[in-house]
Amino acid sequence: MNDDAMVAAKRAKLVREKERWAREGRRFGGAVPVAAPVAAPAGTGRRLPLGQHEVKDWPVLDLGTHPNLPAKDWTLSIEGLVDCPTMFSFDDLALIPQTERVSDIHCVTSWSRYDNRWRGVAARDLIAEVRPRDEARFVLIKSYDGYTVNLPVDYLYEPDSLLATHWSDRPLTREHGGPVRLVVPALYFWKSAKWIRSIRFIEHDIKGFWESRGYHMLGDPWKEQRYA
Ligand SMILES: Nc1nc2c(c(=O)[nH]1)N[C@H]1C(S)=C(S)[C@@H](COP(=O)(O)O)O[C@H]1N2
Ligand SMILES: [Mo]
Repeated sequence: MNDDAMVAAKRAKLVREKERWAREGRRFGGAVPVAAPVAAPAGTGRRLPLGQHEVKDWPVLDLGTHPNLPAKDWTLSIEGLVDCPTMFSFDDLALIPQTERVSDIHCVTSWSRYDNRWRGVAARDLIAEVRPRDEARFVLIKSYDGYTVNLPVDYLYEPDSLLATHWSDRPLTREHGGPVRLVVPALYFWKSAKWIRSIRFIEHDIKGFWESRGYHMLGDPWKEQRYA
């Protein structure tokens, strides 16, 4: 097998496996059974959402291809229902005020990682530049590895939602989505697109890669919205 075929085979196996989890999750009623109190939203005492366990390392999870994108070759296109569709370069991003936030990661495969220090541009500051129209209620995001993901626009206005260029004061590594990834801590980590390429503002929600394969349209870890 050549490299491309290996990557394709690996991707197919991973996708089959995660589709199977989504099917089984549905059979079990949408949630992994755990004897614990109902999950409380962040800020009301509970830190670990139901069905999660804490890890100290930082796993790499994706479809198996890590695009090689020097910062000078990276662009982000913001399009769809906005007054000013714009193509941002890495240097353009650096001209927008920088934000640093510490947040927890909750991956739907059940690991959580506390206290990740991200730096970059707050998604709401970036959005302010393009002026979304009132009818724009969702976004469909595309990445350089072909990945897609959808979410409501509201989540991009959360103060913790960032287009991150740095993690723990160091440039984001290629395997974790460098030079620029999305971070939306209020949703399961599959919504945080690595190697982000475009954000399209749309009126009606459209399924992304995992949403088309049995995963939840929203993915709120505090409501255990793992599977559709
Ligand atoms: N472009 C892209 N972004 C992606 C993915 C992917 O395959 N491609 N996988 C998602 C999933 S399922 C998870 S859990 C996180 C993993 O991010 P990490 O590798 O930095 O831990 O990235 C998300 N963003
Ligand atoms: Mo994931």
